[in-house]
Amino acid sequence: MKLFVYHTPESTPTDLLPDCAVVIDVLRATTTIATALDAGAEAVQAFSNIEELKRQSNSWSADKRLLAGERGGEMVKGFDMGNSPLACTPKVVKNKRLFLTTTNGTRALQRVEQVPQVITAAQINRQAAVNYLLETQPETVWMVGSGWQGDYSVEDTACAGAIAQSILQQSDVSKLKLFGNDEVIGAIALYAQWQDNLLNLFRLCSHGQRLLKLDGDEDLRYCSQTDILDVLPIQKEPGVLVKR
Ligand code: 3SL
Repeated sequence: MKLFVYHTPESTPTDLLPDCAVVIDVLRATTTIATALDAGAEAVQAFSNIEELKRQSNSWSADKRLLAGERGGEMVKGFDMGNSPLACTPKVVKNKRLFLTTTNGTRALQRVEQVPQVITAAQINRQAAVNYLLETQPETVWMVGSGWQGDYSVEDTACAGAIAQSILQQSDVSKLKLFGNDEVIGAIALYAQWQDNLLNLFRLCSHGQRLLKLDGDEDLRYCSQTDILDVLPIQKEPGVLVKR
């Protein structure tokens, strides 16, 4: 297995695809996706475009769908919920399909939707992603951070580092064989520096600051926990994620 880290969807190569893509948006889309599926949502269908989401969700029975998403961190007007993982309780999401649109995470998913294996990861389900990669051994893996409107987001790269570090610890693969680009080395170093202090990192980083202004400290606390859910979201058709 060769791992590649890309800080943003825009920085992924355009002339080739890997065997597997791991989409990461710790704050907060992939944390929300993992939480919703763990709480019994039937699926999460991701859209970068709000109008397309409305069009496709209309063909779904009203009692089996939830319109979820944000722009600039705030709930889209007229939707059932925003993008907070804390809203994804079994009472709210069980047996429902979440039609989800977010500023960056759903764009990252769209960028890799043609990749044969697509999974999503966050800090809360990091080990489930590691287990999947160790079990399926894809030859090439892109870990794609969602970033913020084309710019780097440190929390996504830290999570990519957490996954890479865990793969190194749980297999006998050498660093030379595993590392596909220099970003992997940087991501592991970043995670090593902050792994015992992720909440502080999240409170410091630009998107964390944005969420704090929207009263999001509880979300930051939740998103900063490691391996609390044993759930792996996997793409079953382009844009549709289900529990593996
Ligand atoms: O950009 C995204 O995809 C979101 O996760 C951003 S937010 O945390 O909901 O503001």
